[in-house]
Amino acid sequence: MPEPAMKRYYITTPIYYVNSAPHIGTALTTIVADACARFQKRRGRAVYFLTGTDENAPKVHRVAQERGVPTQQFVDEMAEVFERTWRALNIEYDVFIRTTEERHKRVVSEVFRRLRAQGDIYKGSYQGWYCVSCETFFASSKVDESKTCPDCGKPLEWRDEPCYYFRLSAYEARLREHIKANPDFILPETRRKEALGFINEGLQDVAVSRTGSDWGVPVPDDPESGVVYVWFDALLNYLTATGWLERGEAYLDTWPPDLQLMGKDILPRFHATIWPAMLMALGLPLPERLYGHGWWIVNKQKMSKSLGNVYAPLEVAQSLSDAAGCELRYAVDAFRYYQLREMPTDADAEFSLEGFEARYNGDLANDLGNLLHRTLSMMHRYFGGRVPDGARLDAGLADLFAQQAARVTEAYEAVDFPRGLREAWQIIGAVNRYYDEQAPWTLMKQGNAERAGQVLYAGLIAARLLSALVEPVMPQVAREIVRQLALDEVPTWSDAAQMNALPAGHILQQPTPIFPRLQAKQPSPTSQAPVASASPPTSQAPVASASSPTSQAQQGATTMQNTITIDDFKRLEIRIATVKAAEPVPKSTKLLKLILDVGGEERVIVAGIAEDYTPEQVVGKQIPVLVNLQPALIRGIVSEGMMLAADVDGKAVLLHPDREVPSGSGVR
Ligand code: ME8
Repeated sequence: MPEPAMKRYYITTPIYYVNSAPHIGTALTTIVADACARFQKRRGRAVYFLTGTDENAPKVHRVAQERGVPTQQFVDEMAEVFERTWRALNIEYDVFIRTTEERHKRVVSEVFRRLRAQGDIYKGSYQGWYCVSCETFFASSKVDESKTCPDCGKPLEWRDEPCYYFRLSAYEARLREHIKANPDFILPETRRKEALGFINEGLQDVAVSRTGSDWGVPVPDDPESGVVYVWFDALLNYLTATGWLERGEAYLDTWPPDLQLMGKDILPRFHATIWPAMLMALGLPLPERLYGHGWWIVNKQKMSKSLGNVYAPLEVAQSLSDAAGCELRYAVDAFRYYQLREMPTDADAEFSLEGFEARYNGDLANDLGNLLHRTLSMMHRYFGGRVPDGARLDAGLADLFAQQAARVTEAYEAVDFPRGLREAWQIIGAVNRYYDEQAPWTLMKQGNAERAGQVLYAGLIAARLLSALVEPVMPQVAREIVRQLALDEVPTWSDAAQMNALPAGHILQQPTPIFPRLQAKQPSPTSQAPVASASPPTSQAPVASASSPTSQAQQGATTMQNTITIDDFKRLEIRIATVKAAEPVPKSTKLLKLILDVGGEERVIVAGIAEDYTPEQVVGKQIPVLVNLQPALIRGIVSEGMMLAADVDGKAVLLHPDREVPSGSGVR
């Protein structure tokens, strides 16, 4: 007997209408699916991840006609736009299905025939209201005076035509029972209640053929009746992609879906009712779980072209990359992070560039990026970048890391990425607190290198563990973390929990900032505060904030006077740094490269003081430094801040505290 094939973890997104390009809403479903797929892969499961395009819809045909393009050509071009977008967002799908493919049309025809033969599809006639945008008929009882769609508000059309019906009403009781008996069938709980509420209103048979246009799958053996209703057609994509009809019993290596993801709008009416009822009629097992997320809204409103508040995912990522000077692949990951960290679950959530920027600066630059950077910097400074002998993780931290990893696992499994990421970030908080308490920089000064190495080892292990925990969300960043840790690959889920994985003698790479800090929006030139005099000659380019939707103008604070508010000032993070080393920048007469201690964190800055000071004159000095300035590349050196000095007739004069203060002390 041949061994039964291993069941693949089958995960799907909806297939997207191709009448418009992807936006942050369609990207949300796809990114959530990708993160779930990557998470299952990391855990060692064989995954089959399906996405694709819904091309047979009358509204798709209509847009092609409006543009004067043959519909097949239009859908070919749009499918390409979707595939390109998903690839650029690092979506690692296994199959991209298109409903215009012949194999899919065969499945639709076959299912229609079978259900008609067994009486689950019957011929009748339809009189009622139809929404072309939602591709849905509405009973007169659901339509008010305005004759607009109860779902999307667009005008309805009156239809009076013969048509085929799917006997949905016959499955009402079984559907209700299934949902009640399987609490995980519909998630989250809000959606389960919505679905039950929808079913309890009573399910009516659904019209599954349409006349009026010949774009779509013709009703089999009765072309006079038009084409198959696009939802009946589209839902079957999930079955087509497994090879049902083509692969005999082998399609069961994939079927049924383990997780089907979608937005809340298409859950109760379609995925929680018509879809499982079609499968019951076919005698096929139902999906294990359906997950319906909430919606992104923008300025408290639904996104719409007419409001000009539709964000394109790649433009959002590109504008962050431009504004922060962050590599595009990491900006894409930052976008994925924001989508998942703020993901609307039960309720809708506001998508905003400010929110995105805040998460970027806070969670990514200040927390994750800084943990890696400061840990590696200190490892290089104190131990030549080599893991010292005998370094082991403290037992308390090992327990905490393991506990947090388990919590992340549980949350990701439940498709609760906001919670999963919060739990992962607890690890960063714990290491930062540990550094503050143990102060490895002080331990070094006291000559206790052994203990300092032990403390910093926690940061290395945390970074390694985090590379695995963030990989489903930020795959490129995960790879960069392990590159800097000089490891071959991101550890698997189970291996990541190994707490003493970096052996003594392991040589680490030099740190490189992954997420340069994004500056707050720049005021207009007239209102810029004169902040410092000793800025390097290659002054930093003005920093734009990530751009608004294409149709909206940039907003910038504009005041007429050369004054700033106390809040403006508070955005400047000025600290006292101790100069640890200094050297001239090659081929420059004006620049010195300074290596600073900013409270346990090593920073490199380039300062335009070489004509006024020699390196020897500045080493050991304490100076104020603006530390939250966007890093800039100056003569091939990443300068991460700017020293402040007095400007006397164009010459820099260093400023010092009145007495020695701890490195990193704030300036107010
Ligand atoms: O519904 N926020 O396709 P679609 C979050 N072809 N999610 C959003 C959103 C927003 N603002 N706007 C849309 C279809 N979505 C059908 C599916 S499946 C057999 C057929 C989500 O292109 C929406 O909830 O209109 C849905 O999950 C997905 O984008 C596809 O929308």
